[in-house]
Amino acid sequence: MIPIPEKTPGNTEWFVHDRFGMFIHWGLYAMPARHEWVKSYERISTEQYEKYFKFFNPDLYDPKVWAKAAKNAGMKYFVITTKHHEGFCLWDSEYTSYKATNTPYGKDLLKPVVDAFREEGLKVGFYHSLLDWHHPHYTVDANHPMRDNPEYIARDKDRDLDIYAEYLYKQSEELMTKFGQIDILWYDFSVAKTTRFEGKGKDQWKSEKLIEMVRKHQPGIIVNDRTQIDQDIKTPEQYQPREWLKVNGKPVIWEACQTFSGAWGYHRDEETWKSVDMLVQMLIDSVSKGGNLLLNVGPTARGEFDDRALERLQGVGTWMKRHGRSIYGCTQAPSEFICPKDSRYTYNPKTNTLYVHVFAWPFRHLFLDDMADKVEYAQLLNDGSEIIMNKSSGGDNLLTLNLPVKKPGVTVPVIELFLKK
Ligand code: FHN
Repeated sequence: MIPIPEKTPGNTEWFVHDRFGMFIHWGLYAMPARHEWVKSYERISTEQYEKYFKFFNPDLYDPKVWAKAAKNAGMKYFVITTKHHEGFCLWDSEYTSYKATNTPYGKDLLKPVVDAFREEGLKVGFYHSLLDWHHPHYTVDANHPMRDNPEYIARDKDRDLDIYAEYLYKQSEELMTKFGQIDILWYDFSVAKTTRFEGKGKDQWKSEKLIEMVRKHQPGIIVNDRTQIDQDIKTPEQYQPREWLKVNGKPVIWEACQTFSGAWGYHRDEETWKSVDMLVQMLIDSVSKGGNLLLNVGPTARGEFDDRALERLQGVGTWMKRHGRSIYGCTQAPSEFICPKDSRYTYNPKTNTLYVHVFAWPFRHLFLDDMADKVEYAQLLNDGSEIIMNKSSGGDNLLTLNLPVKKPGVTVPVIELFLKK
């Protein structure tokens, strides 16, 4: 039995088939290059942060290069920050001067990247921050850069959050109407109440009104869960769920979002970069539990994916070139299939094919409990070479796969099992 999430308003069929997307966090924070939250972490005032706006000039920006890197990595959709918490907008918004067209770069950054990724056949997603540490009517909360500044806090009485909510609505409508079909809208995030500050959630964002407008303009769009009104997908972040994600005991469509390193925005000196092995295993792990993986790149202030990111995208892509069949169109295997240890199953219900992803290559044999009567043929996915099977005569339906002693020269070897009809 495979969990079946309830139907949601958006068109999610392509999403649960494609499984693997690129997150892109890009903004002025690429210049300080020490986390996209630098303005908050270092309590930087808008006046002090202005130098990044004044000198922002990503002269090496070529979204066609980005799109090819994503496609070659095996990614089928992308989600880019149109505006992050700093409030800086990548597109030529009618409602603010705090945008790319007013920097030394002088041009819209969003339409070129949408065109480039669409050209490569990837679906288009917009991340849009609900928080805005630049907008004059955005009140202080637990994350705000000025949360320890009594004079700034005192002026909150002159700030009208409804004016900010109207700005949020108008900019959201720009994004839904000026860039063609948008497949995903990734709002981020609702702020918890603390002892010092009020929270910000669906009432402050006017989330129902937002979602109604979004779906009016983009009927099939996938909307995430971070406006405080659950929509199409749940979005576990920076961890791998232990099992298929549930809400109120019911399975839901979910997507884990993960970074290469310890920051979403470009962080020059941060060193906790995950290996290709780990990244491939995270993708497999997500699909083995019926989920997607949205893997993030933080481009530099010159407009490039840095070498560390390119190296990992290429490594994942090399694996995906030969093993995409065990990811695309796959999901969690039927619960009655017992997965061997140090492995993950994925299953394609349409082709009735089971994939064993071997995280730790055993010596000579892999034992599949209660599978002898289910498998017609077995092969290594990377080169299509047969894997000889022995079926137990002891009546316990054990299936033994005879493996080459030497691990195949791929990040994660996969054995493709063609199940009997
Ligand atoms: O604060 C943001 C963070 O910078 C990043 O954008 C992530 C991506 O999911 N979302 C928020 C933290 O949950």
